[in-house]
Amino acid sequence: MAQELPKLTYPYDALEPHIDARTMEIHYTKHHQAYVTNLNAALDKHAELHKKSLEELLRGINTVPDDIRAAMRNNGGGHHNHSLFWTIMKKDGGGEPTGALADAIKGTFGEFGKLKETITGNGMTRFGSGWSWLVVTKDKKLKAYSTANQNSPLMEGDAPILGVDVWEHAYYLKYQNLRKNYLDAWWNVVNWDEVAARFDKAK
Ligand code: MN3
Repeated sequence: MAQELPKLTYPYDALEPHIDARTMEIHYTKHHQAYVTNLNAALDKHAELHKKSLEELLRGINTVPDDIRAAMRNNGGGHHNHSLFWTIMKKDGGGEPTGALADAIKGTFGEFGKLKETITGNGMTRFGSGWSWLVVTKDKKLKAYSTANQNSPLMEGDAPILGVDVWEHAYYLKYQNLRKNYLDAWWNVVNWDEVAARFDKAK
């Protein structure tokens, strides 16, 4: 079964003014679509892999055949990362998480502001293109780190629950080179209900 671009559950302008409609449209219909198209082209070379889930393929990246491993890393990672990204944002998002996730954040980072600082800082110091993540590790702990390019935390055995795209294509039209302004604005669209649901599942 071929991989498909997931449906966006909100219109392109839903995240305005923090993320502009034109960036959303290009990011979703061009960039994400390209990862899906290129992933399918790679999988077609080893048709039996179409039977595996994307998560399985990324967790097992080291057992993916040599001739498509780089394509899987870049395009499989790109597809999974963006599929997560769209769902953890929403119109009128932001604020702070509650419940078990809030408690876990306090336990690991001390306070919510420190988590924001860490995720933003990791996004700022990621040289070039990549992602800044909050993950649940194999031993069920929260951890924040960044990855290069389209590498997924699944490749490290971790479960991503929140991630912010720091590729220039995610912000350049509105923010140009000002990655920090984009990251600061991005916190206003985070869908904490979805992040909490992913946290519960990963635990
Ligand atoms: Mn992107």
